[in-house]
Amino acid sequence: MPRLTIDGLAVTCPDGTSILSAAGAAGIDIPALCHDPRLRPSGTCRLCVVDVAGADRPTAACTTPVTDAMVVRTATPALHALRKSLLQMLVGRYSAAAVADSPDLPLHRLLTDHAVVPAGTTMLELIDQSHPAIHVDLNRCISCWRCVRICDEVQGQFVWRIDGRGIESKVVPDSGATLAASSCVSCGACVDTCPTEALTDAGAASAAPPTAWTRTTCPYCAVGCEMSVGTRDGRITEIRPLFDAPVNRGHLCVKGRYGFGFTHSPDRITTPMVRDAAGQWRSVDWNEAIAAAVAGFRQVLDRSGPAAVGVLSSARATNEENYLAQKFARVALGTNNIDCCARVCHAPSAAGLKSVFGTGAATNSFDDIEMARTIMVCGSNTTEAHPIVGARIKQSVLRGAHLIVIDPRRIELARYADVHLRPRPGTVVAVLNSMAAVILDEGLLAADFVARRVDRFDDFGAFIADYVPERTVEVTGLDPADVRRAARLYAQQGPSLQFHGLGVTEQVQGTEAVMCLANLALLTGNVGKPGTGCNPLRGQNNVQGAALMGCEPHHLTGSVPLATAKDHTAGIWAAPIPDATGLDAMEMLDAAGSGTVKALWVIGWDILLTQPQTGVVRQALDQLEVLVVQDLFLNETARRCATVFLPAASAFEKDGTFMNSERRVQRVRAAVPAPGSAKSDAEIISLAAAACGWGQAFSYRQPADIWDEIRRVWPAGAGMTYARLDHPGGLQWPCPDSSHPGTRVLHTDAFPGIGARAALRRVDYRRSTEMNDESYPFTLITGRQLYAFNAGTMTSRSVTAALTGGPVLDISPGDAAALGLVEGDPVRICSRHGAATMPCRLDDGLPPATVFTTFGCPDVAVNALLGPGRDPTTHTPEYKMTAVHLTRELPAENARDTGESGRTLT
Ligand SMILES: Nc1nc2c(c(=O)[nH]1)N[C@H]1C(S)=C(S)[C@@H](COP(=O)(O)OP(=O)(O)OC[C@H]3O[C@@H](n4cnc5c(=O)[nH]c(N)nc54)[C@H](O)[C@@H]3O)O[C@H]1N2
Ligand SMILES: Nc1nc2c(c(=O)[nH]1)N[C@H]1C(S)=C(S)[C@@H](COP(=O)(O)OP(=O)(O)OC[C@H]3O[C@@H](n4cnc5c(=O)[nH]c(N)nc54)[C@H](O)[C@@H]3O)O[C@H]1N2
Ligand code: SF4
Ligand code: SF4
Ligand SMILES: [Mo]
Repeated sequence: MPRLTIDGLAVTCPDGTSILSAAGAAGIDIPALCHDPRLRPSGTCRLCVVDVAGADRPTAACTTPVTDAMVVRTATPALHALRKSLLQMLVGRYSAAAVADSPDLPLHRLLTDHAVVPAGTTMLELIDQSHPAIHVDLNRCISCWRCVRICDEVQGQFVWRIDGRGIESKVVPDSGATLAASSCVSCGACVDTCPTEALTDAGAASAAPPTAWTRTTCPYCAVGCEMSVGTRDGRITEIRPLFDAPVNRGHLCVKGRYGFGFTHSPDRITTPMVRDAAGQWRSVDWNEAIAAAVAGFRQVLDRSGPAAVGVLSSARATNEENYLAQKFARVALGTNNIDCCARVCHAPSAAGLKSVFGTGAATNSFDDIEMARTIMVCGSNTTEAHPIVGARIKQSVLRGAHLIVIDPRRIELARYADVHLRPRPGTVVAVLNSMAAVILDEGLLAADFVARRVDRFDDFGAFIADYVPERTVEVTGLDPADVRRAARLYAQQGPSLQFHGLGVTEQVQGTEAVMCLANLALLTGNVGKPGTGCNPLRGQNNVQGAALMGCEPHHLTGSVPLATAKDHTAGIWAAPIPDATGLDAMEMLDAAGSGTVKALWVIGWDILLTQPQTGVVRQALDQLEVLVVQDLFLNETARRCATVFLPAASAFEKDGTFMNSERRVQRVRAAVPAPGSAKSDAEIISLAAAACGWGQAFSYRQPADIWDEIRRVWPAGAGMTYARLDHPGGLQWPCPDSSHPGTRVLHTDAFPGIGARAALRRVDYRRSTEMNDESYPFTLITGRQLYAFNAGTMTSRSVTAALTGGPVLDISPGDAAALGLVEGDPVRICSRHGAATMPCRLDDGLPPATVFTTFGCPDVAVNALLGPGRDPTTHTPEYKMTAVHLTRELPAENARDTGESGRTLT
């Protein structure tokens, strides 16, 4: 390690450290304007010039690595003068008004310290206010190009470019015109790095700066980015990424960065409500609301027993709250009818991975992205649904990693892929089997690994030969040469890492398809090592946690089967746990439809809007005697069907923990108070339990107390105390004791509960019933877009709403032409189950006969189109495949349309 002297101070630092970082670590501040630790040093502004003994000229500290015995001086009169002249050049065109507006900006303090007074005037043509979230004022640009570099090097979007030369150069978005018209994905990274106020959050100029910052975890998706929430007078004013967050490393996506406005939306429900006999909501106090909810449940329990009630818990709420929800169902209501949104999402990942590897969670971590030589992304639109992971994948590929994308649509990552396989929807099993067949056919398997860690190889080999890609063309529609290329890359260019999404799981063979992914990892030795593994990209912020906490009918906390864990858990609870088999969410709704389930308690899950078969769900909910909804907003389920509404605090208003996609438990901290009398889900559940006579078993002073009970119930989490979780990045389970560092890579030596060897699975491809025929020649895929999140309750009430756009049906230009459609034409979509109408958008990234739309807009009930198809193991719905028929909607029909099934939820 080099030892050097900086301004007379002895400093030791690792090889390769720049003088700038070494000085920073020693507490010596060298002015630097083009520097950002997230970026490769560029030496553009040269303000960090220092004297190095023996050198004939001042050197840029950011680009010069330290050497042993180096003697550095950072502040001399000559350097001061040099910096002054550099500053004068940098602010040549800079607006004079800017310094007066915000004198504390580091650049402005530097100008004042160096007695530099900019003389530029504000030119209106340099201001761009087109973007809803980002304000551009190039009068304040000093040409440090940090925006250009961060957009390239972190987000991978390449939006900004430098136009012109020398003093005349300026940044322009790739549209050549406004930022709104560019390919910007609104991550805000360029704003975050800009050292002047050339790029600011829109509205920042009018908002006073925050008076407090709270570290917490993003409330949206299961990437689990850590963020700093700026608040003033009890309101969130801005959100910034955190540099020391291992997941997002100083980056956020648009939802984390700009999606907080919902918190203070005027239509947040702030008092409990009950619906009167005339169907009108009446605001009541908490006592009355809880009493009404519990009395309704009591009546059903007395009359029909615990099989007639159920709880659907929220994958948006904390671990502590989900733990309480299942304890409430089991203890206070006496039923195992408890489930969460994992059911409709990645339950097949959990089931498939658990059955093959013994643990139903991601085998590896996001940090493995940078270690993998090949990344395979199957059925995941990563850059839209998990943008921070998507950005990390892009950067890895730009540095030379290989990428395989399997998706019928040409998603953004496909542009970076070595191989993009575009199979017919619903044929994942055949595709993955074909890759496995190639691996055997061409002798690409990891023989050593297979010998040590894999079972049933011979059996599998005999079976898989039938799936060589030349034989599956009819099913998959893929060129066998492409399948062979993908298989070779995955097998030979390891370590190879898989990510998969809902294109795999929300199919009738969801669980089996996950097993096929596991087969590929086993055959090629890509499990149990850094840079490898099978990694579901889980959905909501805490869906991994909600299920693991026990919000599943057949499992208790830790995903342990009910029968195995019952006595242990009941002992800690000092309360009985029922034996009767519980129903999952799909079965509960079926049972509501047939009248056997009569009361449901739904926490943070808009089932009416997001479950398939909207009409069937509506009918089932209408038949319930009691429907309690606990949410931030009167979502569609609440608005149309609930009998009691309990207003919940949002993630910005409570303490607890979330668990991300890579088994990482991180702290959630209250940044603002809950509005009105809204309460955290934990408080609400505790009140309800107390009203059921179980107050003692649900009396906790704070979330940490609940977590301590969870650690007793769940051995793999025992080592994760709040004190330890308070550190950046929290901890990844398994973490069995307080000295355990947490686990990044699973299955290094053995598969839990299975042994050293995991068995290959023989899975045959089965056709879905959603097959095309003459009447239904198109396949509809439903999925996500960047700017809207699921039911949209949060993104539609934030700045993100302005970026979302209404629902559209994406269709290939060829199909559109054949149907006589031009962009924007309304299209009538009919499936075997329902109908809907929306405008079309031409998208050449779609294959023929395939259309795509999002869900979550209450005005168009897309889910009325979906059918009853389910994965038989987990009952996860077949959201990804519906046979439809399309017609251009004539204006005259439009008028008659409103009452029909697809148009509205009624
Ligand atoms: N911006 C945003 N982010 C989100 C969400 C959101 O609503 N908005 N929701 C969150 C949630 S809950 C979840 S679960 C995740 C979901 O994240 P993803 O799994 O990425 O979501 P989807 O867009 O539903 O589906 C992924 C891809 O599967 C492809 N696909 C469809 N059929 C097939 C097929 O047969 N084979 C293959 N190989 N691919 C297929 C689709 O074309 C689509 O690109 O995102 C989370 N993040
Ligand atoms: N067509 C189609 N439909 C789909 C899918 C698809 O791909 N295609 N994907 C499915 C998938 S994967 C999922 S996960 C579901 C998602 O469907 P939902 O779970 O219904 O959607 P979310 O928007 O995630 O949020 C649910 C509710 O939680 C509330 N909420 C947020 N935070 C809190 C909190 O802290 N406490 C409480 N009590 N409430 C809170 C929100 O206001 C919202 O009403 O949709 C499914 N539906
Ligand atoms: S907001 Fe993000 S994507 Fe848009 S220009 Fe800035 S860095 Fe690039
Ligand atoms: S990637 Fe997910 S967790 Fe990260 S900021 Fe975006 S929505 Fe939040
Ligand atoms: Mo999901």
